[in-house]
Amino acid sequence: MKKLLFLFTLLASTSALAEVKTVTLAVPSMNCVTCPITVKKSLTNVEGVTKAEVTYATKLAIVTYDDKKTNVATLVNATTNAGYPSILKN
Ligand SMILES: [Cu+2]
Repeated sequence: MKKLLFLFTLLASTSALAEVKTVTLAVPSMNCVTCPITVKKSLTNVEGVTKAEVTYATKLAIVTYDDKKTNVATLVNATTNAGYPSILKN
């Protein structure tokens, strides 16, 4: 019983600590309509990313991620490694 209680406490605290964040990255080097596909793939491949909306018209990537699993620097790295350097847009 004590063990079970511990498990519940652990699960509850884990979900309470997980913080979902949404950031907007500017990806100025996207130069055609297929670029967002590559950028989106690079972002969704990052562990902790739950959603990535990449738009060519605005050259923006709106990324939703778990703050406990990844961070902005990792997201920027991911797009940069895919050939599209990005910067955090406020
Ligand atoms: Cu392109």
